[in-house]
Amino acid sequence: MKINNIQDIKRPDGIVVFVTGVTGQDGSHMVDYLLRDTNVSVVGGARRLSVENHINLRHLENESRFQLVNFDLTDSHSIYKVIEYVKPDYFINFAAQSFVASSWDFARQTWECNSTAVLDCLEAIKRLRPTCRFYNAGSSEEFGNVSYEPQDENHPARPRSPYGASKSAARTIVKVYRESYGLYAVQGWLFNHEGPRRGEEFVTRKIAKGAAKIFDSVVNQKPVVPIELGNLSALRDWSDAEDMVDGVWRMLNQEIYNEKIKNPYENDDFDSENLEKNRINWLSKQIKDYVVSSDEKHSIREFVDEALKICSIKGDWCDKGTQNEYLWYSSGPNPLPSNECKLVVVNPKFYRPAEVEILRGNSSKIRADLGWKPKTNFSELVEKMVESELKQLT
Ligand code: NDP
Ligand code: GDR
Repeated sequence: MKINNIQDIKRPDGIVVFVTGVTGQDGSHMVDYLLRDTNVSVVGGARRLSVENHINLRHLENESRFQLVNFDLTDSHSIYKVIEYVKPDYFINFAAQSFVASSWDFARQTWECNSTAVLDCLEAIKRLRPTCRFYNAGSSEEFGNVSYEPQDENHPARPRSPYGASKSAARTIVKVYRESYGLYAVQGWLFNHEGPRRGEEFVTRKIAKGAAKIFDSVVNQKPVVPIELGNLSALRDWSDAEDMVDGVWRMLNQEIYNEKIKNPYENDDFDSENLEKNRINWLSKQIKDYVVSSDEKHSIREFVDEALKICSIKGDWCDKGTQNEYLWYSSGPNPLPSNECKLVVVNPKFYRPAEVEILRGNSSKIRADLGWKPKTNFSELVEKMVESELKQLT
């Protein structure tokens, strides 16, 4: 897809939303959501790579309300140029080093991208375009070694990885800028969310892909390649990424969705002489960061069972809870061609130096205040992911 330099871009008329991380899962879904459900124009930021990775954007090739620009979040000049030339009304930051497991190997890069760069965004907005609303992608990983369940907005930050720590630091600085300068700056706590656009190293996509390959092997009588996984007992609160971007947009427009603050101009402190400044100041005191989640938890084993169920395959878990645990083929469309019937095995290389064992959210606040609710449940999500992998087999 055609990518422009920021200074060559023509700012569209009307409301403009700048979205980072558009080659990734959430960024691309956010663009689709905005183009489908609103009338804003969208500018997406993608970094230059030697080999282009625009697979999640291909369908936007001829979309007149969407433009793509070269953008690197870790280059502060890049951020300033976006604010200067694009003059966005909303800046939605999904770009990040988003893979928790890699954050131990690239701790500094994770910090630069997920924390320092967020400070750069806030500073650029404060200086050049203080009316621009800012969203930063916060995470349930900030809760980490959880002290109670389900986790709500009051749960303390107890991160377990450089990734979790970086998102926690970003949250703190977002709040500081909101309270110090009256910026409309928010950062949700989004629990895990998935879909066919998920990166292949994340566990759900890995399982969906592995299950489709196993199905192909069983049907076509080929040797089965078992899925190699790490901690099978981890519990996660999984949602559909498409539902989550709706929550993000609601967080960015709280006065529209939240009846209680629907009309900021009714506030007593309102000073008609300084309309926009007062509106932003007033809003910055009212707006909140929200948990967004399905409020259910499932183990990695359950995800595997559900994915294989879509393929009409059943297995039995053996040596549960040990490093030798495996899933043994018990039934499916065909008997297996060999005696080697393992569908899943544990490979300790996928263990993490410190694990987050349980995450389950309590999203009752965003449901009550902003009317958000998910459309897709756990089984539907797994089905959607496995069906997408099965289609790619043919
Ligand atoms: P992805 O890994 O799919 O996407 C990350 C995006 O960030 C990619 O487009 C990537 O570009 C881009 N990126 C990385 N570094 C830079 C950089 N230096 N400059 C510009 N772009 C960069 O992640 P998700 O879509 O799943 O997640 C989006 C955000 O939400 C992330 O911040 C993540 O940490 C957070 N989050 C995600 C959750 C989830 O379950 N998905 C839950 C909670 C928070 P490239 O394609 O070039 O690599
Ligand atoms: P997570 O997602 O770390 O929760 O971060 P991931 O899918 O990587 O792991 C989820 C859980 O599965 C366990 N696991 C494995 N994980 C991977 N990737 N590969 C394996 O083989 C494997 N086996 C078991 C993990 O140990 C973990 O417990 C995601 C990212 O999107 C973050 O950006 C986001 O902030 C959080 O979700 C909320």
